[in-house]
Amino acid sequence: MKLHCSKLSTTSRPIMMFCKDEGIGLEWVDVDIMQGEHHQPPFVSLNPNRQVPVLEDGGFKLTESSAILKYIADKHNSAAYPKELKERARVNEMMDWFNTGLYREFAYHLTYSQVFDHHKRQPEEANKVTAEWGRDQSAHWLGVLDKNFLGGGNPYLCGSQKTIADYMGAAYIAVGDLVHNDLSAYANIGKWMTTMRGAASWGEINDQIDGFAESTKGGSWIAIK
Ligand SMILES: N[C@@H](CCC(=O)N[C@@H](CS)C(=O)NCC(=O)O)C(=O)O
Repeated sequence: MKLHCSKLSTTSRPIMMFCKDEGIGLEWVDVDIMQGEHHQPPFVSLNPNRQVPVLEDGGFKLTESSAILKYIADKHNSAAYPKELKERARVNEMMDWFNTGLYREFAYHLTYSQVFDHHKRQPEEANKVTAEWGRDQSAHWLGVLDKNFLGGGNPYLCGSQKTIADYMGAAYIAVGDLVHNDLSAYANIGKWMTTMRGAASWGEINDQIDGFAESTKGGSWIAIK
């Protein structure tokens, strides 16, 4: 299997980490999203959405990080995507929640609008309002994550076992480091992130994003305080 991806991509890293941790063979094909390679041929014919990641498994192509994680987990019979109906439904629920709720506000509105030039709205005031909107909406989603999903004393989102939802969710939270949010009010998220950051694959796969976060230190970011 081949993954067209970028270590700078929040939706690529969960797949890269999951495969690494589970010993699943996955060839990475780097797409330089900072140079706009995803807007050029041949990538655009692979994914007309102009986004990473894209999985290729023989002649089978698959976009959408959530679908890719589920496909790989099923293909390799991974316990990180439980088979039992209700357990699986819970993992699906979490992944949809992250993908459609927190990701939009926390990554796209709050973070990407400030750190990626091609996501910046014009005029500058519009971008400021976008980031502030993302910050304020994120506070709501983070509260739900902290109290409702992680507040029951379980180490992981769906119970005592790490699932593919944890890989997805942790990458989404970590991208907020680019604007240096202070998440100390969310103790359960902090505990869970410490566990997730301790995964064998974390350092290797997050090296570029961590380097990027180093470079944005000291900036005057709109962020959660
Ligand atoms: N719903 C898609 C979203 C993918 C996505 O947001 N990809 C970002 C990187 S994290 C991207 O390719 N962005 C291109 C850009 O910013 O121009 C998925 O989950 O795979």
